[in-house]
Amino acid sequence: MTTKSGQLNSPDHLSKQLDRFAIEVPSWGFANTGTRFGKFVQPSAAHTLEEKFADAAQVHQLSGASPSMAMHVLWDFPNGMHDVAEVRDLSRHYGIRAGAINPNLFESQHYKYGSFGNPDPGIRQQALDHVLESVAIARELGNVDVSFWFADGSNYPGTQNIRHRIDWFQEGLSRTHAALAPGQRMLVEYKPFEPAFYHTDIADWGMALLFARAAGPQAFVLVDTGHHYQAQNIEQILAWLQRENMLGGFHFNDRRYADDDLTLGSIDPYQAFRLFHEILSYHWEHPQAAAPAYVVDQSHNLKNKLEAMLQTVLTAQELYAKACLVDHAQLAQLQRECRLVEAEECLRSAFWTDVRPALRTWRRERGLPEDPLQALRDSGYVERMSRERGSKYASAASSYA
Ligand code: PSV
Ligand code: MN
Repeated sequence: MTTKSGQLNSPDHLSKQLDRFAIEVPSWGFANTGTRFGKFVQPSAAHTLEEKFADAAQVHQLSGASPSMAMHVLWDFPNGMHDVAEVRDLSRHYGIRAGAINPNLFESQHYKYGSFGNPDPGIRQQALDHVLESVAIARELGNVDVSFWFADGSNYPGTQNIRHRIDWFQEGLSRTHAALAPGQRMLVEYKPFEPAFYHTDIADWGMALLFARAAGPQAFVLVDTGHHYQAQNIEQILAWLQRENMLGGFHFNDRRYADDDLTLGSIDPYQAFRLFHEILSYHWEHPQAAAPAYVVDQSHNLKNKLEAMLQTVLTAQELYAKACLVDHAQLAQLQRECRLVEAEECLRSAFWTDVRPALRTWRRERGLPEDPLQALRDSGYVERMSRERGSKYASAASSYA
């Protein structure tokens, strides 16, 4: 396709962009997780870290776009640093890189009143110890990102001193930063509510930005689609964070109401497209800028987990491909001249372009199945896992009943 400004959005141009596109999958997306009301277990779900690696490898082999897997320390490294050698072996064996390391600062009973924001200095220290071990694990795995999401907050006005908690958080994050190896990054995620319903200690991008800035130059902000109030302009947040060189990563999912963790693009594909566009447009102007980490953050209770993960990666690829078709030079000119309808149409026409034929070609040329979801069904992998894992974990499954 040739654009009016002469920039070529040729199949070749798109292929090169797709070659560079990668989105990390989360280990927790392959395991039996659910809502706070209960979970519907799937016999094919992964229980061990090896099974999660095996499932991630399936997604990557079929999509060619998800070469790494994010992990949660408590769930995936029950023996902490002692598990690093095994993770390295699994990573090599399954051809999946270890991705971001997520400390778990919400599951222990000690964290009832918070982790880094807990009024009890002993519990803050316990949280810091866990975080420092997470940093060490991430360093051992090749300086991968350490990604922080805190459930900290309070449920009722007057029950916690918000300012003191800011100080405690800042101290914890700064001490974490001091332990980073050169080149290693820490990402600070924010969320306005849930599980806390009155205040959360890192409620929005401004708080995350201030915390990350104060922690040090290797700290960045992580944006999660679901962690915003309804109607918030998320691409504007990306514009700001990129301008400040503070966008470290993005957690993709979709939502209808709050942090619903629905499949990316299932409710509002135009939103995901706009996010990719905002990032690509910044990089068009600043080719040397570091790209943010793209990570899926979803866990499915009803859809088959593996199918949903593959569907997500393919959707991300498709919406990214559409964003690659935006003619940045033409759009910039239309914006400068305030030709509003033409500018909007320039963006929209990329979104409405059917990139599926181009994606099929891209896959064929790389020896990937043209229809990866169908290929997954044809392979019988999910059924095989249901049989094998179903009988292996039969007693665990019945204890959920
Ligand atoms: C909880 O909201 C959450 O989904 C956060 O987005 C984290 O990134 C993720 O869990 C993993 O801890
Ligand atoms: Mn997230």
